[in-house]
Amino acid sequence: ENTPPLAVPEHSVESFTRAFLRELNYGRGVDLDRASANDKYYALSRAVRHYLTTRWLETLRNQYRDQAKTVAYLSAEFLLGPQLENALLAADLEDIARESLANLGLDIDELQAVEEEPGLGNGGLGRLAACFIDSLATMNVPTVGYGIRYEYGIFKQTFVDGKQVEKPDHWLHLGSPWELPHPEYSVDVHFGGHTEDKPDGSDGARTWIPSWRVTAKPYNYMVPGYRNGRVNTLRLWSARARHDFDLREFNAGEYTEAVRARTFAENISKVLYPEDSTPQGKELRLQQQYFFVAASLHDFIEHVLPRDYDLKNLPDRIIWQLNDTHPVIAVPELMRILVDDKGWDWADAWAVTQKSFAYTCHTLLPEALEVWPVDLMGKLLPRHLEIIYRINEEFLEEVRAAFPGDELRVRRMSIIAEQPGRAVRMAHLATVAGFKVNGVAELHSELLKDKVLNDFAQMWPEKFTNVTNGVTPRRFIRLANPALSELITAAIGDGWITDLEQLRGLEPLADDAEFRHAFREVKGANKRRLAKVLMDRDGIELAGDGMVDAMVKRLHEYKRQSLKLLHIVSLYEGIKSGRIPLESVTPRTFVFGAKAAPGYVRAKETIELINAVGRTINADASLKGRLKVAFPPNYNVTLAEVLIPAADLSEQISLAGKEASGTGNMKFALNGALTIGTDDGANVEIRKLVGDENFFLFGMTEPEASSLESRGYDPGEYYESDPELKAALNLIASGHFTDGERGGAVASIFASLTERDRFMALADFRSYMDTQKKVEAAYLDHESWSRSAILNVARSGYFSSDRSIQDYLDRIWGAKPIDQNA
Ligand code: 26Q
Repeated sequence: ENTPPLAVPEHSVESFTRAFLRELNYGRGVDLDRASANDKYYALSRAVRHYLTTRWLETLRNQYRDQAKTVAYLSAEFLLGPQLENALLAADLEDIARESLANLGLDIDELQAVEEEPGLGNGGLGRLAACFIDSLATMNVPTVGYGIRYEYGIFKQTFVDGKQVEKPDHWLHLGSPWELPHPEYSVDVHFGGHTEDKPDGSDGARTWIPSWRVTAKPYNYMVPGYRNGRVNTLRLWSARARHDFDLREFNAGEYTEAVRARTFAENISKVLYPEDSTPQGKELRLQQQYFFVAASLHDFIEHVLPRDYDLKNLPDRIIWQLNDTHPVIAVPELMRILVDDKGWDWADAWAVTQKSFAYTCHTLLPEALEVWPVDLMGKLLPRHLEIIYRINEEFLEEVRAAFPGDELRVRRMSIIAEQPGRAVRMAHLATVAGFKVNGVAELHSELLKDKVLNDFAQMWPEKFTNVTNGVTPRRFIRLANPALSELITAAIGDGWITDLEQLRGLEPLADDAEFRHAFREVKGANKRRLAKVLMDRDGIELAGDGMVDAMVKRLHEYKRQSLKLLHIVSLYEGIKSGRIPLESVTPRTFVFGAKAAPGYVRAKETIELINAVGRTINADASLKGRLKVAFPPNYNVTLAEVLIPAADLSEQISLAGKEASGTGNMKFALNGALTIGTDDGANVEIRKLVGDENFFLFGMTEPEASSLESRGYDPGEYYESDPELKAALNLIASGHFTDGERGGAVASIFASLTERDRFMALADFRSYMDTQKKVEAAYLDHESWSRSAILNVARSGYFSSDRSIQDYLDRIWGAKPIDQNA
């Protein structure tokens, strides 16, 4: 309370240089002359951090003083992306740092390139969490993000003979200047063992006698708001063996065995699971989930709340937002704390628990819904399994009361699945316990109510709501696209950075020839920047200054990279067979970015085929300057920031009803790419906002796709009746792209498309091809294309994650932004 606030260092080149050199000399113990690139990157980051630290301490002090309602965002993934650029931006130090380093003969861009981005997520869900904590800080909402400090993030993708080969991502190998360990706030997390009666306990109470434990050690990361003086905290947990692990448990001769046992505990936060759609029920994954959730609940209750806090008021003080079902084991954990540890009656504990959690669902695919075998959960978390059973019993009584005699419904809704084996359905647990359940785009939220969670929506219609995803304009416009940012700011001022609806002010400029010209210059410069990065990084060449057509997202059948491939092969086949005159083909580079889960065979085969087709096309001298396929390996946040601003066309071609939202689609539109897309996820809302004439819609609608599915879909009919489709597929099957090889990936993908085609790529092929023709024609008219592109930017302000967060505040959290200066 009485500590005088540290002064923020002065915003001047001299001050910054002092901070930098001090960090270099005292923090790294080196002279400028002898400093390595990493030393200099480290010192630079630490110097920037100084400027935010005072604000951070202030934020924490105020948080403790005000005890304001706090959002705790629980997420197994935070796909943060590079930290330095964001900190420089938030602290308003970009120019000062650049000049300061230049005076020392250093290039700030070179130092920034040293940073290894923390890839602590798979894709959309993890990046969404990162955008959300940025918006929460910028909007002055007291927040703490809780997650896992994986030692290895998402694998590094390499290609060997066109095949994906995964390399470990040891992002911490040179240390990270952005984290602060706080071992004194470590928390013990228990596992295994059995439960016993608690004769003198409250209703529902039992005693859990665990058999092993690990220590969760927190690392704090700053989450700076955009120039608003708030710095929130992201707390990531690292697993350690207990420091005093008991050697007496081992015989004297087993000392080395005992030391080795430490690695068992420390495995828990070792590596991020690289699956994002068909999770395997792996024990280590459940350990990870309980590990970070138990540590986080304990941390908040014991370290953040004042000691005498009356937990009856917990729902006024905190909202635990569950980012998908990954953290939902928090529900029985809170029950266990209240009933077993604090001695509450079950009913009182359940009343508080039910007001504390809200659940965001990110999928529609049944195979992506998390389910844990009861045996596994009983072995690892016996007490939690008991608690889940009791929650389920009482819940099913409620169902029976609401729908008497409907035992089929009871079975469908049960938290415990009986088939194929007994298992806990985490989405049901989250829906029963959460006071709100939201989908991530309008269509997705409707389909959740009508399909995936229909029984629950019938029972509790008021629980269900929508919050359409968004992306942070700080990172995905201001940082990723400085040229466009300057153009926008010159036209309408810089208020858009924190109030993205202001982009509307650009609408009239779509009709201004000079502005359109300037806009094209920006796109051109961004393409040259991309061309240079791809050349330096991978030796990849673009098709002159032609159209940049991008499909970047995880590789998954439902996203239909194979449909994109069929388009490319069909164009190529058309040119080679003389059906399509070469001069009529719009020069374009097809850019792919996609990681496949290491165990997802068909996804890996698709990568192999894309690379084979790319190799053939890129080696064909007659196509030079016309068609290129660029598949840079290891698509990540760093690459996205270069690629998205350069794109003309954004491919969002999932089968309608399968992509929950998509967020890449938003980033592209905001950077002035036009979308070719299905009526799926947030595409629906993008099209509504930018206007039909500025969006290339194709394919079946969700009801059409469902109905085709239930009538019985036969891809063979499409194969046989569309000669262009047949020719493209046959060309692939002939081994033309694979040195004559017709087996392996070729046979497998050919068969899967022509025999089953679960996501109906063949059914949408004709419509996709016809729409691509319209794209080509539209692109030839530079002026009207630029007009549409500008309108995409002007009308996409809705897709700011600031707006998403405002919706969460209004519809779910009931927390308020704090006025820091009040
Ligand atoms: C679960 C259990 C075990 C192992 C892994 C997982 C797991 C990990 C990651 C399951 C799913 C994910 C990630 C899902 C994801 O990224 N979903 C995407 O979320 C975006 C943000 O809401 C949406 O825009 C996308 O539509 C959705 O696919």
